Amino acid sequence: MKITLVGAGAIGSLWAGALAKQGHSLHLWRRQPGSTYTLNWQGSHLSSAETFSFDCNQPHQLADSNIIIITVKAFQVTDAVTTLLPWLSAETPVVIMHNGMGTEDEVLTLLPDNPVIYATTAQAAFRPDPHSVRHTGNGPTYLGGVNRAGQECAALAELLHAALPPCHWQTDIHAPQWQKLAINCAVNPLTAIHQCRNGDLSAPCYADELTAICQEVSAVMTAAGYPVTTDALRQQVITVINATATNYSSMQQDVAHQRPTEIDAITGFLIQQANHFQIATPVNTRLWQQIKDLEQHYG
Ligand code: KPL
Repeated sequence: MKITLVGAGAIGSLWAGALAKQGHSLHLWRRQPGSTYTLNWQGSHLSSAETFSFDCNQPHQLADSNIIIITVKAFQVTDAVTTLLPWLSAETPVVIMHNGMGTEDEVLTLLPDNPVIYATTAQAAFRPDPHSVRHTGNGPTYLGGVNRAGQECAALAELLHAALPPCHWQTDIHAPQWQKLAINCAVNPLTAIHQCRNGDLSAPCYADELTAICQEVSAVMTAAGYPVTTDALRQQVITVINATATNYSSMQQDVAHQRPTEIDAITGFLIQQANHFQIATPVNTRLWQQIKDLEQHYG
């Protein structure tokens, strides 16, 4: 398959290398100028280290692609899709994978005819330098169509599964998106504010705050049609904290490097939904404000 990948950050580079290893022809669409990009790709086993050289920013390759995969941050999705429009064929499926929620309506307005598929992944990757990526954690990826044409693209889950298993097709992608958003609401702001690893949140001093976050998230998810108890959410959060104990969250990394965070797509989306359902979320609102304050004081 000819695949264009937009946004070769840690997760994007991980997928680019994994798909190239399957024999697919990868082309990258990057903000940085340049017609090639070299990537040192390190799988989860030492034996799978490889170097790839990808073509970049070639409009005819974009136009020829069988699939577009967009792995930019949530707040970059609209701009990324807009830059593709002059060359994108209306039949090409577009897969959008990011943390958080809330970009769907704008994407569907920009792409009224393309099959649009959203994806959420628990795969973890680390970029020690701008030309290297390491696969640091395995977890499921869920995909599902968000328009009629997208709902007919279940075979994409098999294609991605062959590269980085496991991948599952979902009839309602919002269910796993909410699930991931709940975990991100709990882990990301706290690790970014306290500049700690995910595992540090298992200390007793965070217990009450984690419970309060989960209480608010479970109320909003239930109102939105995805019922879940506070206890079940808390248990899932603890499982992720333990499974990723030595990792730094993406928001911790963003704040550490003074980059814009995905707080608006994560906690911001939760607060927006809470307002819609008239549910109070004081704890999440305070965390949202704390991250906004941190971002405003970047040097
Ligand atoms: O998705 C993550 C992130 O860092 O954004 C978690 C699940 C918290 C793992 O670090």
